[in-house]
Amino acid sequence: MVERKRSVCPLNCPDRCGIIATVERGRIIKLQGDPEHPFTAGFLCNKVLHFTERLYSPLRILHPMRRIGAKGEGKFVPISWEEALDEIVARFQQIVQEYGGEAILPYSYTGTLGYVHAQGMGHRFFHRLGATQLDRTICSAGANAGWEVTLGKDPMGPDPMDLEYADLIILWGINAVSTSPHLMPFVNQARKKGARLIVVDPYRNRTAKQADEHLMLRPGTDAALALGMMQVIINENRIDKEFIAQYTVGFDQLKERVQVYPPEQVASITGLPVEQIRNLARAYAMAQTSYIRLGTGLSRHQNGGMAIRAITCLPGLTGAWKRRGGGIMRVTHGAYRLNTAKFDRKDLAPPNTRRINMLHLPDALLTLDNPPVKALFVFHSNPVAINPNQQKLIQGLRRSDLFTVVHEQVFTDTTDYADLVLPATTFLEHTDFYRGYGHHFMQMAYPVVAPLGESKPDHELFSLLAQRMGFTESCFAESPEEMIKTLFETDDPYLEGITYEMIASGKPIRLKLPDPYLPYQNGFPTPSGKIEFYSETLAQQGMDPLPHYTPLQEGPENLMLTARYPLQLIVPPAHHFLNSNFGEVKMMQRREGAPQLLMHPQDAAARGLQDGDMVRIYNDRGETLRTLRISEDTREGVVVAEGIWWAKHNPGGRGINQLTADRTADLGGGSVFHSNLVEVERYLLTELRVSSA
Ligand SMILES: Nc1nc2c(c(=O)[nH]1)N[C@H]1C(S)=C(S)[C@@H](COP(=O)(O)OP(=O)(O)OC[C@H]3O[C@@H](n4cnc5c(=O)[nH]c(N)nc54)[C@H](O)[C@@H]3O)O[C@H]1N2
Ligand SMILES: Nc1nc2c(c(=O)[nH]1)N[C@H]1C(S)=C(S)[C@@H](COP(=O)(O)OP(=O)(O)OC[C@H]3O[C@@H](n4cnc5c(=O)[nH]c(N)nc54)[C@H](O)[C@@H]3O)O[C@H]1N2
Ligand SMILES: [Mo]
Repeated sequence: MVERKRSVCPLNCPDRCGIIATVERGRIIKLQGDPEHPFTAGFLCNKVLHFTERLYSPLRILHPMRRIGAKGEGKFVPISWEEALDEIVARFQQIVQEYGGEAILPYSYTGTLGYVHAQGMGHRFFHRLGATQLDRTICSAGANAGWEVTLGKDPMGPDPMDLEYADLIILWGINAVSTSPHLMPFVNQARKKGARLIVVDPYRNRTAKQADEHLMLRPGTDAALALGMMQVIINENRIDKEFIAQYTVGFDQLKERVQVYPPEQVASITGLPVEQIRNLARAYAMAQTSYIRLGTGLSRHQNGGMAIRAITCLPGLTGAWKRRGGGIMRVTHGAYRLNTAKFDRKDLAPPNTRRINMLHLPDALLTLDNPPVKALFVFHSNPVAINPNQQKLIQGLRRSDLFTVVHEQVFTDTTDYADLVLPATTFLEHTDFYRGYGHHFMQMAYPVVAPLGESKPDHELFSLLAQRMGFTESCFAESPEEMIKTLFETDDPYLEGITYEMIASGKPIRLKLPDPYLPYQNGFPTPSGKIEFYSETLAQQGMDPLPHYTPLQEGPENLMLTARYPLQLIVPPAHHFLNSNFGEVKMMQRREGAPQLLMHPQDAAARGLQDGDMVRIYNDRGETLRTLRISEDTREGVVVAEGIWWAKHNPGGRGINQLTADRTADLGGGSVFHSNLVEVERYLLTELRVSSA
């Protein structure tokens, strides 16, 4: 018998697609887009379309496993769930007794964005345990902080389904064709109606190739570009005075500040022609309805929080917010005011529990004291592949006294370092509730097939552990459905009339947004209630209250460092991987080709390199090997490494995050994935054979 069942893509992508799975005798034979989903409209990306390659992968973990080889070797034998749970509980109890709960560190991130599994039972368990808390900063903490200073907490933005009302669209630091593909039909529809598409990005990515205009700026210089645009807009009096008076604070100070950024100066900072900067400013100010879709990539720089802050000032000058489809959108999180108060049960944690920034995992394992980290519990994350400073991290994971548990779907770079590996279900095998962050829909999904092997959802795993630890709070016995129900205990107007029963239908449900939807029409959630060109909050923290541009500490202005490492490296996502997901899938590896490095012809000539050469990319933190692609799709001085290839699938066994820094950015403790200096040289394959022998 063939059945068709609804599901939802849980991966960390703005689109949160509706899926239809075709099931035959308990096995999924096909996945396709749900044509009834108004935003994702019946198509899936090339990756999730083939999710069965992950579901039924030969690398799928089907039983709890115990390590038998050395850490890093990846040798395991199957054990029973009973044994695994007993061992975890015994080790945890012993560690708590000897060192306290803070000696245990959970590390989880975004393998799934389902509420129940990503921020439900696991969070409850570690809060109750008194474990060290993790600041989950790696993706967007810097961007959120930069946004918050200017526009307030809980970012919202104009509906992408209103793009048809825009006559100017700027995709700023977002490779939407790859990273949010369902945005593109709305962009293209607007273009058919005459809208112009401008892309601001240091390399000609798939999205830039489709644009009317591409500003190929130097990485880490967006704040300067935005400030230069503001100077033109203000000095040429292309501002909306009424909007500024009513909805903003600090215009006079901003006007004075932007005088330091004349377009000529900005041209030399950004590497863009001065006319391109002026024209962009004018086009932006003259547009009837301008829609900036801001990516998160550009915030992953040392100065990235301030870049976001500077760009988010722009629609405040032109009053773009006043019009349907106008303004700036990065994520739509803030529009979903679900009742999460009772969800992760922060209240169960002892007061003032230690917190560490996830980017500092290598140091947490190597140098943290009082207490040291004695146990690491990884779930829905693959830190060896995705966390910066891979070599230092691996050094920490090799510690023989560290007890590491990893709950995973497939054997990854991280499971290699685990003492115990536990089999996890995929979204097709468990119940959860999801919402998009690139649109305004939410949806619940039920298991499409039974869990493979002995795999268990995070929800069940942590309920079982809580029981064994003797945690008697009733929250540990709640079902996924009960947990999801509590999210709707709210009288927020955007959720008015949306009941749990509607959600339980499994259909995509749109927030009750006003029609037309103008985000922030009731004011901005900043201390002043207005757009803060001038931020009293920053002033009180002794920081510059106005937007500004700071050169990168690890960038071309650092002459000491560039003498050894003259190239800026950026590390954006691959088209065929989702962070590290699908890195194990042969079909995706083939489609992606190989780990490649894009380099400008002049940089290649200066190093005597040829297209197709195997190159060694290195800096003080580490090294990795990639195949060289010589191309004018990048600027001189900037090399581009798309994709998080797993270390074990990368020639030489080292991943791209060998090169990235575990420093934090200017605001919010965000990551600095794109602020790296490197050097590149030819690598002879004979050396590879010797070193891996
Ligand atoms: N196919 C695919 N889709 C994905 C992902 C994936 O791995 N693969 N990852 C998902 C996740 S977790 C996220 S957070 C999003 C990320 O998606 P995006 O928001 O698109 O962010 P990034 O892809 O990190 O970077 C986007 C662009 O920023 C550019 N960039 C780097 N430095 C600068 C700069 O200084 N200025 C400017 N203007 N641009 C710069 C990069 O070149 C890149 O083209 O995508 C999600 N979607
Ligand atoms: N070089 C470089 N590094 C980057 C980035 C970059 O652009 N370049 N981007 C950064 C960004 S934006 C992000 S968001 C992070 C992403 O960091 P992560 O969120 O750690 O990335 P994923 O690769 O999605 O790894 C998630 C893992 O969770 C597993 N998983 C999925 N569902 C479940 C589940 O229900 N239960 C359990 N137990 N496991 C599950 C998956 O199999 C996968 O191995 O990476 C960051 N790292
Ligand atoms: Mo992310």
